[in-house]
Amino acid sequence: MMTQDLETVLIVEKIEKHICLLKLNRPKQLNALNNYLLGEIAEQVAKANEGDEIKCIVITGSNRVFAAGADINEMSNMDMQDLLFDQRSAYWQVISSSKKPIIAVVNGYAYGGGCELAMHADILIAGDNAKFAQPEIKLGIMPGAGGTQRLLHAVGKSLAMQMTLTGEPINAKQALSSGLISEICVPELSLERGLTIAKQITLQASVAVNLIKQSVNKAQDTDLSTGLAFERQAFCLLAATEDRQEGLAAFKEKRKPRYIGR
Ligand code: DAK
Repeated sequence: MMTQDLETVLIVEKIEKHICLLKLNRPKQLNALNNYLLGEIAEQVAKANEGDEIKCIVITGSNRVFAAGADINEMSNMDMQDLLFDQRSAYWQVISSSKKPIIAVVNGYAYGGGCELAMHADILIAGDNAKFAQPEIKLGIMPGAGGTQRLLHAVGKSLAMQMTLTGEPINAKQALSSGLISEICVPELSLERGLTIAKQITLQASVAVNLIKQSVNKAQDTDLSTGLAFERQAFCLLAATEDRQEGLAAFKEKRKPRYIGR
């Protein structure tokens, strides 16, 4: 076991029973995502997806840095063969297939794999000190965890090309105006804000939350008519849930709904 394995590289907290908070914690390496840290994130995301208790996952770093990318020291020892059969792809897959919504709270650097990790989230909010970049080109490589694909969907072709071909960062304001993130806060309040959004989600009917997440993501994977057909089916499926009856009844009775997740 390596020394880093003995450190708490990922701080895991359960907040108000239903939120799983994951804090990246390799401050000396600017939270660089080595295999061990990425594996820990994947393991916790997988755990959060077991059962009904966790309803939302929040991933964050410190107020100074979200994550400065893959660990360059670790990566530089890998050849083509290693990369082809790298376990990291499986870790990313676990994170991207999370059924539970993921919120990324980004302060400071979100570079390379850090930017890609943030883009695995369903909702991104950022501190006004946030900087997003895909700087791989500066190392003579390219993004390998969805950076060329998710960035295009998030910010459009021109900015995605500019960021990936120059490696230059964008700031929080540019990230907001281009659609990469949905809100900017002061860094000290960003986690609180992320947790507030998470709490709002945990109060909703969880089957509806799950189907909405799938349906919105479908739009990125498919053409409009297939996406609309998926949405329509999901919409009808919800008619079979007790929470739908409860939600509609609560509205008519002018009270708060009491959802059971069924
Ligand atoms: N890896 C390892 N160490 C890092 C690091 C990183 N990515 N980024 C920073 N550090 C370390 C620095 O080496 C330094 O360590 P010491 O010298 O103190 O020992 C410490 O963190 C502080 O960094 P700086 O002194 O550089 O701090 P500054 O504030 O001056 O600059 C910076 C911050 C973020 C601008 C700078 O550190 C920087 O440019 N870092 C590198 C960012 C970068 O290029 N990231 C992209 C990495 S490539 C894959 C999928 C995806 C990927 C790989 C594989 N597969 C599916 C197989 C992803 C690849 C990448 O992300």
